[in-house]
Amino acid sequence: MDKIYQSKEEFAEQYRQHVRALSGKEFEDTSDIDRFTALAKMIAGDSRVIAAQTDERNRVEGKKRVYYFSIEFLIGRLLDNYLLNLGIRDLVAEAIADMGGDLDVIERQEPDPALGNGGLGRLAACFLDSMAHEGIAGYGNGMRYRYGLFKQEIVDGRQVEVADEWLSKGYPWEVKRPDKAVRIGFGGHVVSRQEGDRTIFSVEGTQDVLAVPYDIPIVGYGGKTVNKLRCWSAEPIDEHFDLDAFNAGDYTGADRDRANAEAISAILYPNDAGEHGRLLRLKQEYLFVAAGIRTLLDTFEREHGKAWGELPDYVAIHTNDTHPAMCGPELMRILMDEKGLPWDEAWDIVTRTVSYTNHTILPEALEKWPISTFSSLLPRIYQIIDEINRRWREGFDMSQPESAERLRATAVLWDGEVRMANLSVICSHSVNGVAKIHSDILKASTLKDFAALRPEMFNNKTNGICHRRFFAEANPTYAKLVTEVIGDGWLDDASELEKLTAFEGDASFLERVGASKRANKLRLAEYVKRECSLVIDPNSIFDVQVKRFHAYKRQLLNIMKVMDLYNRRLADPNFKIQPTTFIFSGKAASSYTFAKEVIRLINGVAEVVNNDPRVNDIMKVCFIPNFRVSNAQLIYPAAEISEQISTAGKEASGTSNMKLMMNGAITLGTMDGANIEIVDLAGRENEAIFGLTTPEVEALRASGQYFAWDIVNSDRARLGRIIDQFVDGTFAGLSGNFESIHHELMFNNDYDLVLKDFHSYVDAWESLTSTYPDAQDWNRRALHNTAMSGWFSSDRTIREYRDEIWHA
Ligand code: OAK
Repeated sequence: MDKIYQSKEEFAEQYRQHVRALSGKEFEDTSDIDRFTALAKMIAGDSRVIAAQTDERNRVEGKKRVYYFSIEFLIGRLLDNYLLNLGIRDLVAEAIADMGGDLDVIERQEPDPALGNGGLGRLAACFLDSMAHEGIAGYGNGMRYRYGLFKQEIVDGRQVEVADEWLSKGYPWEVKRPDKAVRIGFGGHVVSRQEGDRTIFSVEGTQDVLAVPYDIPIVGYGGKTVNKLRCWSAEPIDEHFDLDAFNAGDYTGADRDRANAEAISAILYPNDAGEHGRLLRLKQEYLFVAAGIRTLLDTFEREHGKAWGELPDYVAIHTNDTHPAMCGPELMRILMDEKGLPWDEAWDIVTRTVSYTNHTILPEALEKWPISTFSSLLPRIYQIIDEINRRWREGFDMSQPESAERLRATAVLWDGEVRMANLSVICSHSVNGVAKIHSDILKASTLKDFAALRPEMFNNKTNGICHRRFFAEANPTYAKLVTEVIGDGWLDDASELEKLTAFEGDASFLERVGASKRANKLRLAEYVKRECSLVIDPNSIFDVQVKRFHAYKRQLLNIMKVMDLYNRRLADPNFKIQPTTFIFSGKAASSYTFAKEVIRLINGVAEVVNNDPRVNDIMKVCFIPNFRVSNAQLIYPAAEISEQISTAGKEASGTSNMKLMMNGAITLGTMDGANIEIVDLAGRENEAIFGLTTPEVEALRASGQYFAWDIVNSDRARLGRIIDQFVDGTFAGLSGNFESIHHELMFNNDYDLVLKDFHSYVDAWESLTSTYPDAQDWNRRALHNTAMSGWFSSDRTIREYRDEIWHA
């Protein structure tokens, strides 16, 4: 790899200059934040030089450009990642050490931008890294929220949300590009005029805002390709500061335009799959779509002139879930209203350019907007959607018995609502799910009517993770060991990890695998001590469930297992439990009461268990507050059991399952999402699988014969006791009982089948943990999981998107 610095001396000299220019001080006299800012600005500058070369190469080669539209990019800290990708991490660390500094300390100054909620946003960030690694001309197009996802604090066991001011100390990676700002119109009314035989539409009386881009360089591993992530911020069109109002003491009124415009990009809606936003959210969706489409068309026109028919040859527009669903209609609008193309030509271009990924089958998560809201905010876009819908219906073959039902299921406008998933499908040439089972469910149920009409457009792209970030960078001790025996080719090509299988019988290597896990557990234990004032035992098993809180992910099932083990141990001191630390982390949407109650329950149980001398040498419960990319990178490497326990059929894919597998944790999971592919790759004997399968869940629900009370009554001793404990004060010390959880299980008949899977889950846990004392075999399984995890690199996923969807 060509390096941008040939020696540590060369780097140090440049770095000193940057520090001086930025702070006016010598390196030795600067604060850690100054040191970070100078280093990040310097690397960002170097990256932009490579970006210009990349751009030029792409232009000369006439490369197809891929625009990845996503309302979230959960990028995490960049510095360490970029030093690794540029091949200068060690050189920089040594140089800084020579200067009397510490790279680790400097890296910890970096804000961790929470511009995403969870899986979908983090996937988008992994894809950016992999696109750059694969040399794809791939650009992220998203939102620059002033406040990212809230910071989570825990007070009396409850989640409390605090604003995330990630920009307060500046963000050295981004560059504002006011020259590339785009005017975006909301509201108004559609007018038309006749030009020859053409009717031309436009919108009058709009309220406009300016979408202003901020660009972040995306450095690919190998240092040859630097792409960019463009995030849009909303500003007023012109400074309309009302001096009279200000002088009269009306300070807010004086700057009202600015406040109204900026509100659009003020916050990331804290909604994961399943909850919906409001009008402002629709404005966000249109803002980043319209600004992104304008930008890509400008670039195309610069490079290819007005040959709009060639757009699908040079541009791919990928829509990450339905939030960018207006890409299709907006592109139609510009091609027709501004470029003068007739509908049919424009439509052909749109459908050959746009593709769509679905990320959830939860029916409540399928995005819909009231027509009244939509049409008054975006009248011309609505008109185009209405026409898309009309043509869809018109083209329908109504002669089949199932036609009426099929039309109802696939229409874009229905029951007074705009259905964004149907719009996304109809505007695309490709629809994919994110794991095999998920793609099958899309075809068989969620989108079955589309699949019956257009089977060829459906495909699967099993998710992946950036193995450089989540393994090489997060787990340097293990990564070093791996590199020692198989070389460092796996950084470039994760499938090389499979070479590790040759060491599964090597006792001394396995011992070193175990030692690296222990080092990671110690590192996490220190973090937990600092952050949670809790001492956890690195000799205990680290059993980890970290992800968003959602009923279907069943953190409740996990904590009920803890309650059960606790109860059984108290009832019988001879009951054997492998000493275990039960680690939870994750946020719940602010308005999701049930999920927040589960967080409170976990903390309630922790309070009792951790303070009970009868058990606290063998069990601890630990809730790590404010789960985010940076602490995730500490948690995954320390995990030994990966809890992936969703109700079968509900988790589209999951990606923490892949990150934990790669870091050598054994999956304790249901046959759901990508767990199924983990089992395919690593073998069922190397994981711990339990619970109902998807067909069994469906059959049970369809039978109408599931009765929560019967299950509880058949096991009064264990389940009955837990159910009672939700309301009898046992765990109420911090902030009261848990009536709503009791109610959900017993009176809502346990929708997520927690009680049904309870015994099989606890049995699987007991049987898995009983094998822990055989350290050599445990480490062998851990190593085997790592060895077989290379397929889950997002490099592989991106190559599939490139070859089978984007044709880039
Ligand atoms: C968020 C908002 C709307 C719809 C879906 C999501 C979402 O985050 N879904 C998650 O996407 C991940 C990436 O594909 C999957 O691994 C998760 O299973 C899925 O819940």
